[in-house]
Amino acid sequence: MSALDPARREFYHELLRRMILLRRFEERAGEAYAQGKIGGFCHLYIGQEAVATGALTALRPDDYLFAAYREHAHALVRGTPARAVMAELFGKATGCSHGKGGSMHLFDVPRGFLGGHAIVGSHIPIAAGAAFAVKYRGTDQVAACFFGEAAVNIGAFHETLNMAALWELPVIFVCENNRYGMGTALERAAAVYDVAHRACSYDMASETVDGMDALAVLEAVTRAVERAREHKLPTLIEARTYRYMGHSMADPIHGHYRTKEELEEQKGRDPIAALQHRLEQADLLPEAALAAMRQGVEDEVDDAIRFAEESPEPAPAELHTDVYQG
Ligand SMILES: Cc1ncc(C[n+]2csc(CCOP(=O)(O)OP(=O)(O)O)c2C)c(N)n1
Ligand SMILES: [Mg+2]
Repeated sequence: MSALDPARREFYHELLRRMILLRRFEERAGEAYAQGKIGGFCHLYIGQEAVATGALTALRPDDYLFAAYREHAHALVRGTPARAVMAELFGKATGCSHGKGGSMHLFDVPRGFLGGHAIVGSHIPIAAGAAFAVKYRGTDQVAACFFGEAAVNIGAFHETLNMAALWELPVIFVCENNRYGMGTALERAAAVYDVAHRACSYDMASETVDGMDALAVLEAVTRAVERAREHKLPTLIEARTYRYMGHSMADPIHGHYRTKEELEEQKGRDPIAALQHRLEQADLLPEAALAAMRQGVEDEVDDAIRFAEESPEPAPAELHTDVYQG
């Protein structure tokens, strides 16, 4: 773990603020779901905040971004306003996908966020396609693709990684290994990743990083970005993380596939508490700054909920329109 640089204090505060925003946004979304204000599926990211925060902080705003269905955090860190993300969860016309996508299909094309994909592994080849386009056009953008460890069970994952290596594409594959694919037992989910990973040798750099440490993720993805931007080479990163909630809002928090004790133990590695603690130990986080940060987040999420509640439903004619082509 590299030492903190006091000159980067404001930057560390921003990392922490982002993670607190993701956490509070989703706690409030969970409450709204329980109140029946959000329909359809809703998969919370609570516990995994360090991955999206660290990784996306290493990217440029014009880089392409792809995620699976547990993607509220990716949209928020990319810069989609909390109002537009919350309104999308509420199915409102003011949502970032105009109320047509919901929780699993957040899109923000002007910000380079190309979804929100519900079919496991389906976006992995699309991300490689974006990276191919980058190379073809001769720009220096990169494409980043986030997926769960269960996606390595999908053929397209292996096909895409082999092609990305062969064609030397500027793409970063980030596997968020939270140890569970729905209710799959820990041993099986972990084994799926290990077996798949060992059996296939993709000709590309890969590394495993502590996904509960935002700074470690930031550093790993920064290395991958350099490889992609400067040398047009892909990277596979496995971020070892953990989700505190059930698979989706329809799944009990610890269910029958893990124990309360395991959950409590994992909460001891909390990514937000860990960064906060490190900053406090280094005298880089005055109490007043933390309080102001927390209050700012609270106000932002209150505002997002109010905005979502007050926004109109999509008009029936919207059934026949395309979100990005009118
Ligand atoms: C092709 C396909 N098969 C099955 C499903 C049903 N399904 C939804 S989520 C999921 C588990 C995915 O787990 P993982 O990739 O580890 O992501 P996590 O939910 O842990 O973030 C499955 C099997 C699906 N959406 N798509
Ligand atoms: Mg998983």
